Amino acid sequence: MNVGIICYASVGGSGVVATELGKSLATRGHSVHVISTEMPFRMGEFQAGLSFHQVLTPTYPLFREPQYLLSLANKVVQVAREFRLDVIHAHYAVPHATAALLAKQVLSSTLSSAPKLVATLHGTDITLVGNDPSYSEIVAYSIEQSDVVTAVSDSLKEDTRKELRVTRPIQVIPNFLDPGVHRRQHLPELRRRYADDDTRLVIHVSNFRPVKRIDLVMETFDRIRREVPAKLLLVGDGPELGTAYRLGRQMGISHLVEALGAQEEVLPLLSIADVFLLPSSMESFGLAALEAMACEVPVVASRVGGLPEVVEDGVTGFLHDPEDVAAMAATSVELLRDPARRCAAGKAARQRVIERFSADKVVPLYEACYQAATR
Ligand code: GMT
Repeated sequence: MNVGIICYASVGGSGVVATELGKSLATRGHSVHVISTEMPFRMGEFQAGLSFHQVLTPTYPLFREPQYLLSLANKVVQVAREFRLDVIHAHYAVPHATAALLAKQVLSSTLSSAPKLVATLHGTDITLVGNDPSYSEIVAYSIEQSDVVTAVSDSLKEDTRKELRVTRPIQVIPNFLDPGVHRRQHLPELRRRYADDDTRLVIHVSNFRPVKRIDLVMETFDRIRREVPAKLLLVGDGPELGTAYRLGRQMGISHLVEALGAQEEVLPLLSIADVFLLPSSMESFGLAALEAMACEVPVVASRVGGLPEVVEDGVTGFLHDPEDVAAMAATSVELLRDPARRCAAGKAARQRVIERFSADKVVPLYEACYQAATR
C-alpha cells in the first residue's frame, strides 16, 4: 500500500511511534511517505520504501500566527496526489487529524478515489490539548469524521469518549518497539562513568513537561538516596528541567544528579540503569516505560492513564497512587537493595514487551486497519 504518515518530528512518543511504524511498514513492502516539519529524529539512515516530505510554513509580515494547519494540509494533498496514497495516517489529533481531513476533502473533489484517513490518538492530544474548549469542537469533529480511529490504550479510548464525547468506534492498538533492537546492552565502562560498584543508578527519561512531575522525581530520589547509595540520571530536556536543577540545589543533592539533556540514543543509558522512575500525573501509555522494560529496567510509576496496561503491577514494575513519593521511594529502595528481585522484575518486564508490545505483533494490527479502511 501507499501510506502517508503525518507526525511531529520533535522528541516525543507520538513521533517515535509514527516513525517506527513507517520503518516497519517499509520493511514489510509498503511505500511509506513521512510528512513532518523536519526529518523525525528516529528516521535514521536511508531505507528503501521510506521517504520524507517536509512541511514548510512560510511567514508573512501580516500574520502573527504560523499557518501550520494550512501548509500541512496542502503538503498532504500534494503527496497524496503525486504518490497515489491509499491511506493518510495522522498521528496526534491536534492538528494532524484536522489537516488530514481537510486534505481528504480537497482530494475527494478531484480524485476518483481519495485516500482513507486513519487517525491515531496518543494522549496529550486528547487529555491536555484536544479537550481545551479552544480546540475541542474541531478535534472531536475530525476524530468522528476519520475512516478509522485508533488509540494507544483503553484508558485513552475512554478519555476520548468522556472528554470529547466522541461516539464512533475506536480501536485500541498499543505502542510497540522492536525487542531485537531495544535490549539491554553490556556496558560496564559506561556504568562506571556514573557510578561505582556500590552505587545504584536511578533513571528518568522524558520531555520534562509539567505532566511528567519532575518535582516528584526529585523528591522520590531524595528519599531513595537517604537509604541506598544512588545517583539519578535525568535524560531529556524541556521546561521543567530547571525545576530539577533548582530542587537539586535546595535538597543538596546536585552532586548526585547527572542531567544529560536530550539524547537521541537512550538504550545505552537505560542499559546501565537499575530503576526507572515515572511519577507522571497523566500518561496515556508511557512509551518511555516500555523502552525501559525492554532493557530489563523495572519501572516505578504512578497508577494513571494507560500505565496499568503497560506495567503489570508487582510483576514487571510497580505502580503507586499519584504523588505518593513515600511509596515510590520505598519500592525503589527494595528493588535497589535486592538484585535478585530487580533482575526478576526486569526479566518479566522484557518478556511482557516481547509478548504484547513487539513490532511483530502490533504492526500487523495497523495493516489490518488500513485494509479495513480501504475495503
Ligand atoms: O507525553 C508527552 O508530553 C508527549 C506525547 C507525545 O506526543 O509523544 O506523549 C503521549 O504519547 C505517547 C505515545 O503514544 C505516550 O506514550 C505518552 O504516554 C503520551 N503522553 C501523555 O499521555 C502525557
